[in-house]
Amino acid sequence: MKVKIEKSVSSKKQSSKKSNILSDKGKKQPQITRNTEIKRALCRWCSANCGVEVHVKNGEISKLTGDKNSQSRGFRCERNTLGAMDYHNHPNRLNYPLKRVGTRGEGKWARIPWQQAMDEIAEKIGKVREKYGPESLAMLAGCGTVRFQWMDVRWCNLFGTPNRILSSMNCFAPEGLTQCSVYGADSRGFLEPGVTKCVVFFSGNKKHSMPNRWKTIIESKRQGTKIIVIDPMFTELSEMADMWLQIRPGTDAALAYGFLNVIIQERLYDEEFVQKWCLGFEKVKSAVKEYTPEVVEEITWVPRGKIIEAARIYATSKPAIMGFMDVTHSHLGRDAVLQIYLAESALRAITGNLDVRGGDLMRETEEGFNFNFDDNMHWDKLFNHPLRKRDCLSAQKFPISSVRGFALLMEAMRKPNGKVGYLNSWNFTPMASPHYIWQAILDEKPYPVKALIINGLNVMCTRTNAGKIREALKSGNLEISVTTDHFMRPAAMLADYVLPATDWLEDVCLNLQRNLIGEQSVPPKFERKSDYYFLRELGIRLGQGKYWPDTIEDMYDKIIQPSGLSFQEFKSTNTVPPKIRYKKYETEGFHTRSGKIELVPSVLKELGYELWTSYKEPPRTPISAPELADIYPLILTTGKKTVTYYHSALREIEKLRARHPDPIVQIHPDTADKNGITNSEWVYIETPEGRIKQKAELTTTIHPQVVSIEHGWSFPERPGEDPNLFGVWESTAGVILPDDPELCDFQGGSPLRALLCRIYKA
Ligand SMILES: Nc1nc2c(c(=O)[nH]1)N[C@H]1C(S)=C(S)[C@@H](COP(=O)(O)OP(=O)(O)OC[C@H]3O[C@@H](n4cnc5c(=O)[nH]c(N)nc54)[C@H](O)[C@@H]3O)O[C@H]1N2
Ligand SMILES: Nc1nc2c(c(=O)[nH]1)N[C@H]1C(S)=C(S)[C@@H](COP(=O)(O)OP(=O)(O)OC[C@H]3O[C@@H](n4cnc5c(=O)[nH]c(N)nc54)[C@H](O)[C@@H]3O)O[C@H]1N2
Ligand code: SF4
Ligand SMILES: [Mo]
Repeated sequence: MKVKIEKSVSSKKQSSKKSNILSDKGKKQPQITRNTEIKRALCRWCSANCGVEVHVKNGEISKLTGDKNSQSRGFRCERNTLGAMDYHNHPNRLNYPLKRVGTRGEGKWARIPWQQAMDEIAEKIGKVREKYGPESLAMLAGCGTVRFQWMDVRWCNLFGTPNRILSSMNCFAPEGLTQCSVYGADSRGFLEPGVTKCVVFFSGNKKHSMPNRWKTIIESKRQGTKIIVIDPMFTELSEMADMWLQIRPGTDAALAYGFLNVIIQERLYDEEFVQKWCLGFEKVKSAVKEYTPEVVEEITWVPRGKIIEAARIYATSKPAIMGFMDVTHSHLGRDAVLQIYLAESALRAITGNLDVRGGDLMRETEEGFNFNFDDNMHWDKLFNHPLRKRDCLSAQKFPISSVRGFALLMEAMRKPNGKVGYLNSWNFTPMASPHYIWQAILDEKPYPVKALIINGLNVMCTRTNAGKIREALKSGNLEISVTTDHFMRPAAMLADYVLPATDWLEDVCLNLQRNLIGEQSVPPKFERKSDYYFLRELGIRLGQGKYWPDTIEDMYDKIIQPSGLSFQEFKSTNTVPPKIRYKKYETEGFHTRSGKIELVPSVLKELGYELWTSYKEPPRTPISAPELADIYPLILTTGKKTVTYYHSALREIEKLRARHPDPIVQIHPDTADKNGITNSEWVYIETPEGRIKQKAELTTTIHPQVVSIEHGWSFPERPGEDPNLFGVWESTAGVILPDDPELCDFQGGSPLRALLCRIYKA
């Protein structure tokens, strides 16, 4: 849908322009140079951040090629090869700041100048803060700003609000928080062909979700790495694996308990390491004692022989890694999620695979990567903000993501030099579970939320309970709501201001975790501005002036200052491989309170979490909710990534859409048959929350009792005006998923998998 402009307001210059914001013939175009230059950019359509060479001729992009000298070695997936230029030039891109002139959702907008937009927004937010306190502003920051999210968090810290939702909350925050609590760092498997001897993947979809690493997996396999895949579906990865464990969705914790049981019973763990470095081993031992392969087979559907064999392979093939970042068991309910991540952390620790070459590395943000991140986040401002009177909205229910809980964790992780060494703190910050934010808007309880900033998060497409989100965004209680994005999205239609962001060809980007730098290739088109510009302009108007240097490059200067280089100098070295240090604990201990690995983390205990209890079934399965299962007999999983799309984005790119035109529900042929469904038919998927439809793909790769739907769908070609909202009600997973706190995980993420549904022909 093209955005319709009613009239321009306040700016005479603007009002004489054409009413269609998408054409801008009168505008001075960027300076033309004669030479062809190659700029080295970073693709930002997933966290792989592949290097792209941008050929710029006479000021225009002539072509894109993979950057062979970057860490991605020239790789680009189809999203980039097919979609990048069309995305940059798309006629429906947001190009100018828009102000709502009709009622919310009516779709009437006026184009206004940036300065006016920032003045008005800042004034309204300032008044909200004055009247209701800084906690009355909630900030949502998503994958769109994934490389800049730390700046959103930083902005909130300076403003004084703990109420934010980051994309990590529905993604890797539960894993990261658990790892930080157990061993004082978040860890990632670094698969090194020829070095790593075994990988256990708790999700088999890597060909689609991590296409940039697919070649490494193949090469590693060729060099003898044993691959074990745990997935209810038979995927491309399952196909090449040495072992595929077809698990009942949501029971990964029981399986991990089973692995621990075998490894401990057979004394396959690293006794010396456990003795020297691990606290709480006896507690783990007694918790998993009853989870024999027989018991675990019954819970998980995985045959006992396979459980034993997989556990033995993992424990005896060293070094081994456990997944890359397998988020498939996030959001299966409070206890189940904590149990799985505690058990995975324990497996890494007791087998001695932590922080060894070719194993699971504890990630550093400080000296190892030459960055000074901690100081620049201004955590002290949030913790001691003079205006902040309250913790985040869901603090009591999910204490680890409260200000109190987060402060405890950070304190535990502080090194002798006073820095939090390993914490990628912007990812795991105080956050509010979404349900509480909508409630606080609608009922003003436990205290009101009156202002909302949505920065690069497509909230109605990627969160749950979309109906409630709409209600909240339309509520008269909400005094100001602002969105920044590249395209008009369903929630953006309900905003008061919509601001146009630059894309990765138009601004610089630093990947803090891997020392990757993306250059700005061309000046921003039209009036698109970087997310940095937005935060800075707003910050300056709200008293944060001294914290926001003039440009993002100046900000990066501050971050990389310990390297002794300026950002420009650092950039000229383009892509300095991060300094990897192994076994860091040998010199500095683990960054926990005790300096050891706390298999039973003291921070979580202090916050009241029950640890290493007997296996808890997720809240909505045929076992835990048998009555519901009588009506909804199938197990629902959502959000399997497809290589064509990045979450909710890119549906407007024709070349990509042609490859994947419709949302797909995968069903076993026997199940389809029983329900009178044939291939390629539209099918309703119904849960207690409602129904949506997707197109059936019958496949024997899925278990007959499991149904898998895609997430993030809307139809950008359809009308955007409320209640249409780009067809969000038709196929979007979040429409039929709950956000009930009782069903959320231990840090507040809503349930996305291991739910119940029924299906029938549409
Ligand atoms: N193309 C593309 N790539 C992406 C993204 C994208 O949107 N598009 N998003 C990126 C992001 S932000 C993330 S977090 C990663 C996620 O990457 P992955 O962790 O690989 O996640 P998914 O693709 O969601 O994994 C889905 C797999 O989990 C299986 N599964 C479902 N339920 C269960 C269960 O209960 N237990 C187990 N063991 N398996 C289960 C499904 O059958 C499916 O094969 O992908 C990243 N890569
Ligand atoms: N049902 C279900 N839901 C899921 C999942 C699932 O498996 N199942 N997966 C979850 C996971 S792992 C994740 S990480 C989340 C992701 O959820 P989101 O964070 O909402 O991710 P996207 O859908 O990519 O939305 C990003 C938005 O930012 C915009 N954008 C892109 N680049 C920029 C930019 O530079 N600046 C600005 N301002 N905007 C930009 C895009 O146009 C898009 O509207 O989804 C979660 N939601
Ligand atoms: S979208 Fe594709 S090209 Fe871009 S960073 Fe991700 S894997 Fe690389
Ligand atoms: Mo994610």
